[in-house]
Amino acid sequence: MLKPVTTDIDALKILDDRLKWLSAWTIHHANHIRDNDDGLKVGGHQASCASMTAIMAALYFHALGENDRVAVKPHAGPVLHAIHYLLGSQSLDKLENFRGFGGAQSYPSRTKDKIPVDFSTGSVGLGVAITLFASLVQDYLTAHGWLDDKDRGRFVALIGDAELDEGNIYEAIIEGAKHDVRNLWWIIDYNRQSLDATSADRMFERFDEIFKSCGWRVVELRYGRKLKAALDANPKLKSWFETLSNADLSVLHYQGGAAWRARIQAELGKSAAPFLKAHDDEALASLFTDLGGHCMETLVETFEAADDDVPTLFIAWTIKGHGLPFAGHKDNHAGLMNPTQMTAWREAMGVREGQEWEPLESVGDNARSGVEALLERTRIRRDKRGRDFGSVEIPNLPAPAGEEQSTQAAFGRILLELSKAGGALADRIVTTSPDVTVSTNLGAWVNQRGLFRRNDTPDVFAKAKIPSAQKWGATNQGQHIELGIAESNLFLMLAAAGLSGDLWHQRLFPIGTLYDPFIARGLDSLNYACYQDARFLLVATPSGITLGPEGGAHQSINPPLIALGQPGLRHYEPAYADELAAMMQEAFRLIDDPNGESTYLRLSTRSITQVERGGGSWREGALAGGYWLRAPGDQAEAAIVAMGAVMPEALAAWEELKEDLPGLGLLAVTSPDLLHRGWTAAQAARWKGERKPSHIEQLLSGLSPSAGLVTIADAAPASLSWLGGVLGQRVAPLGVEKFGQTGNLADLYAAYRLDGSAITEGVAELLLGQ
Ligand SMILES: Cc1ncc(C[n+]2csc(CCOP(=O)(O)OP(=O)(O)O)c2C)c(N)n1
Ligand SMILES: [Mg+2]
Repeated sequence: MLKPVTTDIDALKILDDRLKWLSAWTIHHANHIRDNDDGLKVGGHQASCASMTAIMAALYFHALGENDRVAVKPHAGPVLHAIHYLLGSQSLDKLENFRGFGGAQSYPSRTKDKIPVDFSTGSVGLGVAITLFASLVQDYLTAHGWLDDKDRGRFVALIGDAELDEGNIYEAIIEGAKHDVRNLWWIIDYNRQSLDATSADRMFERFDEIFKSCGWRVVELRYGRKLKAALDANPKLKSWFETLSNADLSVLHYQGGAAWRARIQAELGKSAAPFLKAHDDEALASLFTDLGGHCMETLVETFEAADDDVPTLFIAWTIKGHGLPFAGHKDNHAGLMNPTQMTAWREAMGVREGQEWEPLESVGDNARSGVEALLERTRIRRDKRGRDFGSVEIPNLPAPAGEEQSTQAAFGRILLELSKAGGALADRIVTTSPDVTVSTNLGAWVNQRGLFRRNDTPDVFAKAKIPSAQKWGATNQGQHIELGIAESNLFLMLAAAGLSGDLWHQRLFPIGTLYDPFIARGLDSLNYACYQDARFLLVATPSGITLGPEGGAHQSINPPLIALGQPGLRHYEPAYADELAAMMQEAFRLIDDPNGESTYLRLSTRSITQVERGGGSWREGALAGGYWLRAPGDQAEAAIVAMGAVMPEALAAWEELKEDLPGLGLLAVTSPDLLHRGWTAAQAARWKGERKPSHIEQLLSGLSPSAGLVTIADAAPASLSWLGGVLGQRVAPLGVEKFGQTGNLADLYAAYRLDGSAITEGVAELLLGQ
């Protein structure tokens, strides 16, 4: 890491003021000046921004190196835009259109913002934790020889104090401790206010212990220089100050100098008289707002002192809305200065009317050259990186041989074969799992490629010569990152590894495995990973009531519906091993493709008889979302539509019914998600005059318009029942609507109506009801 350049404190203070002005003005402009046709509240967080401008000035214009990456507290987004505006990398029109269509986004967005955003934020807590996993990925890349020391950086999270209530932060630091993570700076904007009110006092006394026990250094920036000197000279005043509650402090900050005086007089009496005499009200207000997070000298000194790779938590005391009329008010989270307040504040800030957007407005001639020089020296990236990090050749993935196979077993075998064959793709795959490596069938891959740890850890069982199918020693060349059981961490790990191309220009192919029902446990983190266009392959197995004896707590029902509504994630649900091989190959291609996406494979432990293929045409259909496993007759009146593990029941029913219902088709759906997307995209295209039917329209158009469809999946029936809406055909939907339970397949399929007789009944109902 580069040593910080010599700083110019005065210039940094000016930049702090500039950030405070520009962020508040950007929000004001969007709310009070720009036309508002629909009357919707625009919003923005002037107080949350003002709380952090000094911290961000000290960081961006001084402490950060060019490889350092930052997750900015969501509601300080306008400060980040202001920083880039000062650096020339954000344009005026984006700021004028803040929170408008095509304008700067409310919360920093990697994909939607013009400026380089290292990590998107918005859902509090997740932006914090992803920095930890990014640091782990950086160590992984270094250990594998793909990242030079000169390209390494530090990962910084700017955190609202109330964010610390999010449990995912603690899950992350526990995992981080196991992996000995480093190069992390987490900076808490400790303004002691959340959204609703002031935050509870008691917990903050504990946070440092929690972090310390996870191996972190904790540095508190409580006082600015002035305030520290004053309190050191008045020990009584100091102990009084330190007993003030969060709410008391906020009230006093809001009320200002006269209130401080009255309170001190009342509570410290005569002993405080000399101190009070020496300070008028204005001086008192200014003194007590000199908290560590607003004092440039303190910030710069503290950041410079932490010049090693120890993960560090900085607790920077601040005032929410510092310098604004509603500083400290408990209701100020979404508070906006009204036009009168803004005018007064503009004048106080030395900004001339009409010059509000001038980047260095109010900077005096003497100071200007110093400020400009500092901006020039700033080392952070000003431009977005392109996705030009080369591509990795994706080899053909053959389907594993075997008449009877489950998709879960086939997944393990495909990876094993890929590992044995070697090559760039195999080397760039990194697998990860929250303590279900063995039970999701990653074991053989891990035996081949090894566990990853920065520092070697021996396989103690192997050393003791105790037989085990699973090797469990770790080295820095391993390719599997084992996580504890915390599914949110899995998704953040996938998010960080899935951004490796964007963050380090080194492509990784991350594969994460977990049990299908536990996707829900980490769902917001999964959504977060997709939101910033991280690329990975998620393999969820086992799934559905097909899991039989494992019972209802492990039998997933609704993940296909989750996937149907999740942008950036393609759901595939194969029935057969050859479909799976094609889907994995496609998933790897999509990871590398600039216009690609992540893939979710929903797999099963049920071993089923594989089908004979009469050619390769099924493949294209399977990758597009479905294909006719048994082609329907022209204008057929009925079809069975099945997905995944229940395909044997669908095939058996088809065999049984085909005599009575000549022309009956069997449609194998491999991705309701893709079919639905294609359907709506074709509709949208028709409005533009393009008349290409979607894949599902083509598939269903061979049937009679009045045909009936019996849909069946080991999942919520709504996953497939919507297919009736495509051409207006009627549907009898079969699927799982109640929690599962233990049992063998025959009993469960009969009880939950996933068997042949349910299909036959469905067909009968449709045909009789005609
Ligand atoms: C997961 C999630 N829950 C709720 C919110 C709504 N929300 C936005 S900011 C905020 C409080 C933030 O307080 P703090 O982190 O202390 O930030 P400050 O504005 O005080 O700097 C809340 C509850 C959110 N963005 N994300
Ligand atoms: Mg706060």
